[in-house]
Amino acid sequence: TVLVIGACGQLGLELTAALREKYEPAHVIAADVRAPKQPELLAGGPFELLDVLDKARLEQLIQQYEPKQIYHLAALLSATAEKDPMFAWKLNMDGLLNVLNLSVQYQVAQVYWPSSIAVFGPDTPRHDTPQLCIMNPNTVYGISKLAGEQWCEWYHRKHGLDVRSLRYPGLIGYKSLPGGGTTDYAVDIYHKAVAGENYQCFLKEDSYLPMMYMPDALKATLDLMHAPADSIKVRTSYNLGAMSFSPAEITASIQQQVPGFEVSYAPDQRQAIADSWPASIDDSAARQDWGWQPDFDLDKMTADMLLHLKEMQPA
Ligand code: VAH
Repeated sequence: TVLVIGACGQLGLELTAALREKYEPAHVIAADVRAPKQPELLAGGPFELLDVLDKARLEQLIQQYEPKQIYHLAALLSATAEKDPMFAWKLNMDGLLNVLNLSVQYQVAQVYWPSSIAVFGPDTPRHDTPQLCIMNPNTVYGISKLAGEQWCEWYHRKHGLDVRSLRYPGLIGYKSLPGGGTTDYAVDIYHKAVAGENYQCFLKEDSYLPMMYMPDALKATLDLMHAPADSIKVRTSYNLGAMSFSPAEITASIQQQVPGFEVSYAPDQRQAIADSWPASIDDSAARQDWGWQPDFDLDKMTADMLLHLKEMQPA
């Protein structure tokens, strides 16, 4: 079986669906701290309530389901974490350590844990950010992700745990509403365009950030987890890239299909977070080690997002 912790989140919803397509749905256990609003998560296979800070409850689920893989996705994202730093650190760090310790204790074959471009900071080279470079993250979320990466490497080196990780760029998908991410303007903007409304963007129009369409993120995650262990040379977390764009560029891409769609700009506290992150990522290590190759560019993503969001529009 496969256990997905944080299954109701932006990535968790989509990864649970992808895993249930790949494996027997009954073998993919979705777990989250609160019951899902999405019926398909309940209908598609087993759902369990789990607060990943409750180690005894996590242990009980591991004993009950004996998962071969655990995908641990539960965390507070960048903007939300800045508002509640001590809880963000606790959830992001103690949650990960509970998963790593129990995975060693119960010999879970593989663990997946997402990192982020948020591990980079203002001192990091901004263009084609290398796999190995100055990090100095200045957000709580980034600090917790950088520390988490070092813990993953330590558990691999000290206990032989096959834990793998990807530094996701901003992820954009149509199945889940945006969470507390700084890149989530790029999800919101499509919803507004399909609803026939204009959009007020909380970043400046030239805020150029690394981004990825959800199908590419799912492909990368499953490809990484199915690659032979000896091909995984990076045990902190792999840089992963697909495209980079600014609010102005995604607006232009949408306007080609939604003429008259207008965007205004009102940068808020998330601008400082975006300014501390890279503009583009060098993901050559992922391409060399396990054959990473993205499928979606901006216009292809826009076409697919608008198509699916229009289908989901209330009749
Ligand atoms: C966030 N979407 O904005 C997440 C991600 C790189 C951005 O980590 O916090």
